[in-house]
Amino acid sequence: MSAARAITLGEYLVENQEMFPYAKGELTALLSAIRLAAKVVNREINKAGIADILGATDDDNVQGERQMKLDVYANDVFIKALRQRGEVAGVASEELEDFIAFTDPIHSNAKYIVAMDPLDGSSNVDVNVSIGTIFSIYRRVTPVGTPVQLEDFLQPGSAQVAAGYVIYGSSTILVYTTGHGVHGFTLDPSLGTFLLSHESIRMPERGVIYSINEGNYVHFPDGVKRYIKYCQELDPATDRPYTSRYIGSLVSDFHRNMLKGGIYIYPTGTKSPKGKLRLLYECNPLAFIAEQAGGRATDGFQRILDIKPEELHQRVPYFAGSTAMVLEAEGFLRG
Ligand code: AHM
Ligand code: MG
Repeated sequence: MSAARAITLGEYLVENQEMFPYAKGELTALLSAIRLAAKVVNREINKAGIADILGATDDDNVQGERQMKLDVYANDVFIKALRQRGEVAGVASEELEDFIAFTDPIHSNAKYIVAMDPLDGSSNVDVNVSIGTIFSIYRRVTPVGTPVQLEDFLQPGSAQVAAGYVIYGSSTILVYTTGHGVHGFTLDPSLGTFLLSHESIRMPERGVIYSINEGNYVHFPDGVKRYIKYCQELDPATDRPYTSRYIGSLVSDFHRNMLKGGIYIYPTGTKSPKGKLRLLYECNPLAFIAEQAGGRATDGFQRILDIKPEELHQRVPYFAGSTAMVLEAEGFLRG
């Protein structure tokens, strides 16, 4: 952060409106909704240890995984905040089987849709480990003034106009891109304000961290197994063995690797044959951010942002992080 001047997220957005490719003010309004919802969710997460909000609900979410109460809460908070904005025509969420179309009169001119994971890694809440919100913003492709359709959400990641995440960690940080670099804002809890703390983040070309759930080793494709062995080999010339770091909370693992240099991998071959992570609201937004920070994100063979989604909750294998390391891993996959 500039020692001379504390800049709030709101000020930064207004000062940098030209970073948004479309009408001035729209991005500000959209990100304002996300910023507000993030503060509300942050407040509840901070109270999670003392409030009677822990534990699983009776429902399973659409992926058949146990849904924690805070997932439901965060989903409600973000959807309400976005619904209140005239810019948003519809939302898709990890927590909802289908997308929601906003059709109140204030949405009659809405041009944007949001795909989001309101609370990722939520199984970490009850052990006080960082969790996050991930979001992705697109221009709708169907006519303004009509209810949004599935095709509005099934756009390739390269069509994103903005994307970002919030980490509820040792501090709370909101990171976003509009295609003009990656910027991070840390919440000052005493002021309730996000202040610019990380301007124009650049991911190191290479680092020494690899992040993968090695407990699934036996299920991994041979190329991934070979890459893991490569990471563990002794070679001082390339700083190996690398360091293994895996929180099991995607945004936190991604954020650390973006700042320090590293690779995050969630491959095929686990219990989920296509990998675990979802293209629309986990992989695409982080891929946009990775590329904007100078990094790389692929499914091992293809650029994530070029994949044309076929369904809302599609899963893809994920290799993201420092460019040289992702290229290295891809080399092992190709054999
Ligand atoms: P979730 O969307 O159900 O929270 O699952 C996504 C999370 C990611 O945050 C994390 O990277 C991954 O699942 C960890 O999975 P695993 O426990 O299989 O390693
Ligand atoms: Mg998730």
